[in-house]
Amino acid sequence: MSSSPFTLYPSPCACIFDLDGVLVDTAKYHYLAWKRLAEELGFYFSKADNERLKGVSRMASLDILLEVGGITNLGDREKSTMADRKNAWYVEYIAKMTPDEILPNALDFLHELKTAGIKIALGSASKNAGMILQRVNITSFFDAVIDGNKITNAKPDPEVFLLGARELGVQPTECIVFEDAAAGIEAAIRAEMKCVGVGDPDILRRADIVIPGFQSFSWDKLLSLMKQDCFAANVARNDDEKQSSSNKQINN
Ligand code: B16
Ligand code: MG
Repeated sequence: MSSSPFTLYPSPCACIFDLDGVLVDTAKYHYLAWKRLAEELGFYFSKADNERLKGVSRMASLDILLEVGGITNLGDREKSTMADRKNAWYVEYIAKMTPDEILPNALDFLHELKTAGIKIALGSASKNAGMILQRVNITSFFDAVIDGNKITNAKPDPEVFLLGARELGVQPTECIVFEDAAAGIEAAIRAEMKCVGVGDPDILRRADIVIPGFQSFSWDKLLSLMKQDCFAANVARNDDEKQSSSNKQINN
């Protein structure tokens, strides 16, 4: 079998971005709002606990929070009211976001993709994604926006990314996903897309490659990495699930 990904996949022509943790850091605002809810309920919610919420839907996040607080037997209505309270606080925070909060070099990378004629979609679990894109002034980069309002199945289900490919009018195999959460990497794999993990290689070990962020990263660099077979892991993954993550980390 040839090891070149270009013999196995069509050339990539679309990028699908997760939002929180990839283009902006809204996890800190989620944390402030969830912590406030926990305090009202009488327990402390730590930053370490908050890590478990990344990429997870709002209601699933609430279930994790309640589990941390040892709170059981709440009805759907009560849970829904709590989630609404948390979201109201969260929206207060993100309403104040500015373009300065775009993560380093992410804007340059989006510009570069546009110039190269690469289609761009958002694939986020957040129901507030549209507002965040507007606040940081990057809505116009996106040819399709798939967010928590458009999907019924949360990551690791591939729905969000498959819908992104469909709205862009491309095949899933032509897409590269950028994701910071393990559930999102899994969703990309199930969608048969290539995936770039953004963050910790130990958490994102199933990604084809992992980058710490977009600093010193570029579309040309990505294409070059693909030619160097970094993305062959996408094929090898099924053969060798135990492949070390360390050899996939790209230090930009
Ligand atoms: P909302 P992403 C996710 O965004 C966050 O990572 C996750 O912490 C949050 O619970 C989820 O959105 C839902 O957000 O409450 O605004 O609908 O990483 O998928 O862009
Ligand atoms: Mg994320």
